[in-house]
Amino acid sequence: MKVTSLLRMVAVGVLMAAPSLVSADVVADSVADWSADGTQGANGWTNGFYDASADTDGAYGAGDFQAFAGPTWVWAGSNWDEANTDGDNVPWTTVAQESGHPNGDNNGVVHHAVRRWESDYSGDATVSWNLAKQNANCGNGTTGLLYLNGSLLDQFTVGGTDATGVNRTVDITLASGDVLDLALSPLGTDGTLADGCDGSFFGMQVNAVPEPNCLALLFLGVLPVLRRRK
Ligand SMILES: [Ca+2]
Ligand SMILES: [Ca+2]
Ligand SMILES: [Ca+2]
Repeated sequence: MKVTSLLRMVAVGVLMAAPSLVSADVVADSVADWSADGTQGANGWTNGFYDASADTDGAYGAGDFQAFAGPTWVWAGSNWDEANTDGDNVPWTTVAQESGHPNGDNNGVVHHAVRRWESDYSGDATVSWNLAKQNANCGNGTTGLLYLNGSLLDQFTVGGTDATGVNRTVDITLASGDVLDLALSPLGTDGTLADGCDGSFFGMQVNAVPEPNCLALLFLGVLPVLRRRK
């Protein structure tokens, strides 16, 4: 067999194997998994908030997450929001498919808007999360905070006019039942907790990391063949 034919066969084999070996499997995606009718817990996702003002120890923990539920909170057709019986829109706390809004100390209590995903996956994974201003006209910016079982993994603050924002990736190991929380805080680049113009895009995707021995076996199997044909 000619070397070129052999290489072609190897290339085809690698391409056929690639989707399962190289492309990480998406195990959670806050956009794709979004429940169009606001079902809490659908696909492992629950929408809620963190009342930082009411937290006696001042540090976020997994038990500080509060799921949105009636009568205080309502499914408003495309987002969870305050029932707003008094008509003042305060607190501004809300979570939608791709965006949300925290509440700042200029409007009373400090709320972080939070997306929670409970893992049904065990193993190595990467979490890719994004934050950008939706209302990029004004304000001091917002902060995204990523937690695993209440422990901070990563955080980033975007400025008030930053419509581009950031995409960040964190390596983790998950066990079934672990919870990942992505919180949207009113904290701005000036270090204050005002919420003016704080509407922001925030989301996350969890990808399973392929078993390293699968890739190793593939290359170990291919290398000796290539060497022999040189
Ligand atoms: Ca706490
Ligand atoms: Ca209100
Ligand atoms: Ca802010």
